[in-house]
This record gives sequence, C-alpha cells and structure tokens, in this order.
Amino acid sequence: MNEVSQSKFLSLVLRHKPEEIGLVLDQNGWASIDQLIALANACGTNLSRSQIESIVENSDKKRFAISADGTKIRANQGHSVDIALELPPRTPPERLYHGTATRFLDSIRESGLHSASRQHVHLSSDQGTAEKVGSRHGKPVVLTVESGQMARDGHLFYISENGVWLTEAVPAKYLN
Ligand code: HQG
Repeated sequence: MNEVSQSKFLSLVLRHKPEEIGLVLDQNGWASIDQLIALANACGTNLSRSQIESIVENSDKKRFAISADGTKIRANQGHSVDIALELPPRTPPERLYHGTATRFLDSIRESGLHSASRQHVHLSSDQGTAEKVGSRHGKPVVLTVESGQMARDGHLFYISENGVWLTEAVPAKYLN
C-alpha cells in the first residue's frame, strides 16, 4: 500500500469510521498509535510507526497530528464522528473563502452552507486553496464569506491545527 492509500485509510478511521477496524477514539479524537497499528495490520492494512510518522510529516495539508508524548494520533479537522477538537474560538479575517461545485450553488443560495456529514463548514483564508477544495466536487466555484460580519453577529469561528477555518454553518446572507 502506498503513502496516499495509507493516508486515505487514516482519514477514514480517524475522521469517519473508527469502528470499521475496532479503533476507539477518545473524546478529543485521539487514537493510540500502538492500537491503530495493531488493528490496521489485523485487518490487512500494513502500517508501521515510521510510515505513520512519514505520513504526518509529509501530508500536503497536514491532516494529522501526533500528541506531544508521541503515543497518540488524531485528524486535525474533517471529522464526521462526534468528537471535540477543543479549539478556542478565534476572530476570523474580514473575508474567508469556500470552494464548492457549481451544481450546489442553487441549494447553497437557498439554505446557506451547512456542514453536510462533517462537524463544521470548512473555509480557507485564500481563494486558491478554496478552488482546489471545490474542484474535488466538480466544476469549482469560490464563494466569499463575510466572516467578519458573521463574527460580529455572534457566530463562532475556529482554526484547526493545519490552518483550516471552521464554523458551524454559514447563513446565505453572508455569502457572495
Ligand atoms: C456543499 C478536504 C448543497 C459544500 C478539504 C461541499 C476541506 C452544500 C459539500 C475538507 C450546501 C460538502 C472539507 C448546501 C454545503 N447545499 N451543497 N446548502 N452547503 N454544501 O467534502 O468543504 O483533503 O464535506 O460546498 O480540503 O468540500 O479531506 O466539505 O461541496 O478542508 O483533508 O457540500 O475536506 O480536506 O463536502 O471539504 P465536504 P468540503 P481533505
């Protein structure tokens, strides 16, 4: 299995379906690295400590973090499982960007951005990153979010370990 497949495997079990291999995440999304390796290998996905370290280090988006004591790993964002990242609320820049596909625009204009299966709506501080996120879904389009105004109106924003801005939902009136 190459590093990309291993990284996708980590995204699956650390963000969405830990139960698929019997992995247990704690309330903050951390998994024991030893347990992860044992369970992965038991279900036929070869994974070693050094391979995990290499994925964490080389992931283009810095998707995963290893705990300070080196025993645990978690995904920095993107979860659908109900865990608390325990990020402090942060004041966002005046504008943030969300990349999506053109086919979603009508629905987004009507009901705003919702987090779909994930815990948060994901926003980028630059348009280029947002465009890449959108192109995963089809013909990309970048929406501007009036995040400064949202924050003044009481909406909370967080920034993940890897620099992705997160908020619960974006009502349509804050979108351009
Ligand atoms: C869309 C990747 C219709 C939304 C990325 C998006 C990101 C609506 C899709 C992270 C809607 C959900 C997350 C509405 C939102 N009607 N469609 N009202 N509101 N949508 O994958 O933001 O590579 O759950 O626009 O880089 O694309 O996995 O979210 O198109 O950071 O590390 O519903 O995943 O990171 O799609 O991506 P997703 P996303 P990784």
